[in-house]
Amino acid sequence: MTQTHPSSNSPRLEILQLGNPRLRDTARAIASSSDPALQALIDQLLVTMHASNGVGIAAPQVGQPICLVIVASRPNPRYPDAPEMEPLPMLNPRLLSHSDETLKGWEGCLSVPGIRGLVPRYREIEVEYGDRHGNLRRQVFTDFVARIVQHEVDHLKGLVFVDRVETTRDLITEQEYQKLLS
Ligand code: K1U
Ligand code: ZN
Repeated sequence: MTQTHPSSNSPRLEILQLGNPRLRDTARAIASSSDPALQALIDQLLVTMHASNGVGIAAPQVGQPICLVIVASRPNPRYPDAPEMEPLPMLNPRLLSHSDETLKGWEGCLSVPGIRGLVPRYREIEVEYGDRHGNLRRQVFTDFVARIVQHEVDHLKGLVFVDRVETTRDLITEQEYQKLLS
């Protein structure tokens, strides 16, 4: 049978929901990228993110408190100009610098279903991270992709987007969000 993705035999994992105290833990650094368990977890995160229609996911969201995130931008109704990218696993991501400019934009979270929030984020960031093979990379991200990276890195610190809104009036239901798009 033809596989649409190399990881499609991996199981989909349960995503922790807001209120689960494990979502608030600080993640620990990854020591070795060659650990087969780490490679298996990356594949499981890819399957879980795709199955949940996400544009990103962080290991703590599936109860694994390690510094691993995946970023996978694609164009969508709110961000039609967002780039379509191959999912990017990032090990031990570290923010090196950021623009002075921040932008407020709508976010969702797989751990907070049914709620959207207007969140201020840096428009441009430079990040150091390891790729899935452990090669150290430095990369600049802008706009929607920078937003996803910052959202995912927050998960490594036990932070969720609802912690970042300027006022709770910037939190709305999915139903009201859909009205904004039409
Ligand atoms: O970490 C996560 O919970 C994944 C989250 C990432 C994210 C979405 C929007 C802005 C910043 C970060 C999601 O993918 S939630 C799914 C979703 O609501 C969405 C999907 C495509 C475009 C926009 C939102
Ligand atoms: Zn999230």
